Amino acid sequence: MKKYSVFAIAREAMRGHKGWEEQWSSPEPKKEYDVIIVGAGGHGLATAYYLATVHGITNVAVLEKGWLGGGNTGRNTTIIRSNYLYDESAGIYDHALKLWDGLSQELNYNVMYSARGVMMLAHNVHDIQVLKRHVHANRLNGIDNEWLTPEQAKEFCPPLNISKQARYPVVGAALQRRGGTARHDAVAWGYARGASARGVHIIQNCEVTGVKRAANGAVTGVETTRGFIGAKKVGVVAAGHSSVIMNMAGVRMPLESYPLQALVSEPVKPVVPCVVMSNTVHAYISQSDKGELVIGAGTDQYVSYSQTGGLHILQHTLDAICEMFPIFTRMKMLRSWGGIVDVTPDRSPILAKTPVPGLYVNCGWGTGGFKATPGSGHVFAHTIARDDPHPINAPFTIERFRTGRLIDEAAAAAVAH
Ligand code: FAD
Ligand code: PYC
Repeated sequence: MKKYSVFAIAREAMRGHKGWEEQWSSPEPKKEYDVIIVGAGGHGLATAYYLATVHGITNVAVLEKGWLGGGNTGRNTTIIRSNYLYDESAGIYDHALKLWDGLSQELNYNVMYSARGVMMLAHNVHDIQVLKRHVHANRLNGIDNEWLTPEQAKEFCPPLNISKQARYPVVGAALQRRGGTARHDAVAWGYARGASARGVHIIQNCEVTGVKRAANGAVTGVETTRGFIGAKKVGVVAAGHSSVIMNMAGVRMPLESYPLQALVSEPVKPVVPCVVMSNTVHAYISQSDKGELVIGAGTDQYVSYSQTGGLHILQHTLDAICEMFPIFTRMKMLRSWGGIVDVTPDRSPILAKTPVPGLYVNCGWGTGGFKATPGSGHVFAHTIARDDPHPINAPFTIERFRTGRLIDEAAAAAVAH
């Protein structure tokens, strides 16, 4: 793999950019691999990358029914933060946040991680209590989070409306300065390039249609639209379709799949310097490097595999944005889209072994998994390689929905629920 550097750019500029290599290869599937990962989103690709780099397991295939990064990884609003409530969540989300810092260097690929700060607004006394509880819990876990007055919030984000006449006035905010955004496609592409260079096969347009098990119940491989592919270990990392694939192996998952939408405006000069989220009015906003306002909505209220979502959700979101930022009232929206998110009852993910020997699952990130991509891939690779969870993901089992040992992050995930 050729290293990307300023010298490489200069060299290629001199020869008409004819020497750039393919970023990842597109091999024909082999008959058998040591590990198959189902789903070439950020989490699946990161898992393959860390299997190769940390555990030396390179006989790996990542099977993707569409194109790499075309699922939620390429559809999300790229908000990164680790300000969740419980110790277990602090463990996994801050593990990821630490990996974001340095990921471009690790991958030799600019993922454009920008720690511009994530500010969560409070609009009433109850919001203040909930957000302050998160600030205190985070600080006990060594995670930065601080309380701002409305005036300090406006100083941090000048276009924010803090008028007391608003329907839901801003009465304070919690700010995580290390939070921010990254370029979603680049995360998938960077992990794909790094994994492919180490021998991982990334096979696009290859839909998994069945999971094969031996008489003793153990996994033997998967049926796909390109034929049977064998493996003694299969990791399912298929976001909104996780329960569909797990069902093929006879495992019923505690998941519901919902459409979640986002939209972007026409591009304008830099005006929103950070990420602003309001759980109460259900809206969040940041500005991309192209200048588009990146705006997100809540999920539809009914389960569905339709990637369109309801128009009223977008209208509701834009009402909220215009109230928080009257300056944007005359902006034009360019496009909107949806993704299918897999939501668990406690809004925390599942990264675990399953009752089927050789079958592992990484899912249930719901509306908030992009931020966790590096950490999730890192600990899931450990789980598959050692057939034993990493201490960081050990609490995120399927069994917790039977034992009741839930990790209830509904308030931390609230903006999109
Ligand atoms: P995906 O990227 O969806 O990858 C799963 C892959 O599996 C897909 O490419 C799919 O095609 C493939 N697949 C499915 N079935 C099969 C099959 N049978 N065979 C082969 N392949 C299959 N999170 C945040 O942290 N911050 C945010 O700001 C944020 N905003 C969001 C906004 C929207 C509109 C949406 C939809 C989500 C948002 N999320 C956010 C959530 C985040 O996008 C996801 O949690 C995360 O991207 C999941 O990554 P993944 O790699 O698991 O899934
Ligand atoms: O988890 O931070 C988040 C998020 C923002 C928008 C959607 N999810």
